[in-house]
Amino acid sequence: MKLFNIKATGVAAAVAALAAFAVPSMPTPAEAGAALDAIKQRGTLRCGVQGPSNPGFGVPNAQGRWEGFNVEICRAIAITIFNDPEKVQFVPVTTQSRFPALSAGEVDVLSNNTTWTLTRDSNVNRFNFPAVVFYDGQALMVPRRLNVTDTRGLDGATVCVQPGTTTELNITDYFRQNNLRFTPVVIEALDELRRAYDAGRCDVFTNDFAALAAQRTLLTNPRDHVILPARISKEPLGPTIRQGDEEFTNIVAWTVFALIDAEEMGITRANVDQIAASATNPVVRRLLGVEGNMGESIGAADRGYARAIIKAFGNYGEIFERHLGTQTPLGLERGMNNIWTRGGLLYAPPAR
Ligand SMILES: N[C@@H](CCC(=O)N[C@@H](CS)C(=O)NCC(=O)O)C(=O)O
Repeated sequence: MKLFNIKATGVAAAVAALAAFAVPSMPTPAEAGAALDAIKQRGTLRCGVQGPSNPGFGVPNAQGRWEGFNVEICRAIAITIFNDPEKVQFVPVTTQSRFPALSAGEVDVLSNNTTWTLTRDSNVNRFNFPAVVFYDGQALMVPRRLNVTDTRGLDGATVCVQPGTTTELNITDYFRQNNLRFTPVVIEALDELRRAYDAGRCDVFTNDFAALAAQRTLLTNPRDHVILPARISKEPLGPTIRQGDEEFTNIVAWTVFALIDAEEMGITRANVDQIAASATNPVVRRLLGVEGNMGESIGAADRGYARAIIKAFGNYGEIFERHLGTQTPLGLERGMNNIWTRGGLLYAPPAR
């Protein structure tokens, strides 16, 4: 009796293995990690954003409703988790308070121009950077009256900088590397820092280029200031979460990738429904949840999560142009933030 069974079980096991190999098994519902569990139980996503004065990236409007590039990234994540872009609480954090707030769970994700660095992504700080949403680089802004066209003309300058930033570290490296002396003026509050620069208390205001473009719009005379051409660092900016929750990491990553993929496939807020109804291309049908089970595979509330996100905000390019692009006060070109097929760095792994 025993022999047969062994043989029988041997054959059965072989068949089962073959079957598993041949057809991908239905996704087992992913285990929500601690972070995602807490978010689902709470019913809202707590999103750490910059203080109220970061035009284009995140600003409350006259009714107090937050609007901007980083804001829509958080609302898109809420669609993937809850199928509802309104299930977000925006929590202003500074460059100093952002990481303690994230570590302590006061916020679930930072969507505030935080740079992906090794030390932040390490076993020390234990943060994760699921996807880059904006490729930037540090720059220096000076008043035109200084007639400085190149950073080499800044020997002995006073430089306004925010604490707890890559900015503060990079400027020290850069001036040392170029045998230039400088005096840092370190002020935590962004508004106070900008006012100090505007009042001439420092010669230079330094930060990520896009952040400077945003801050310049708030100066008394924006045209009297120029952002020098040099980019003195790499600043890949992205939503930042705590380590330890694979499912939440996937949800954030594939939310961003859906926005990038949609632009690559020419899917927009205006045509997404029509494309979902008529698409024959399996790649498009999978992204929009018309076929396949990509949504379930990442624990999304709805298999059509990507379609819902595009319906609400459009694709990456539409969000960029709406808040940061050449038709906005920031006037940013796509540059590195174009999709790879147009020479940029934005590239989404295949949704399959
Ligand atoms: N990307 C750099 C710089 C970030 C940074 O300086 N952000 C500023 C300017 S956009 C900010 O968020 N300030 C918000 C505030 O302090 O209210 C980093 O991650 O360290």
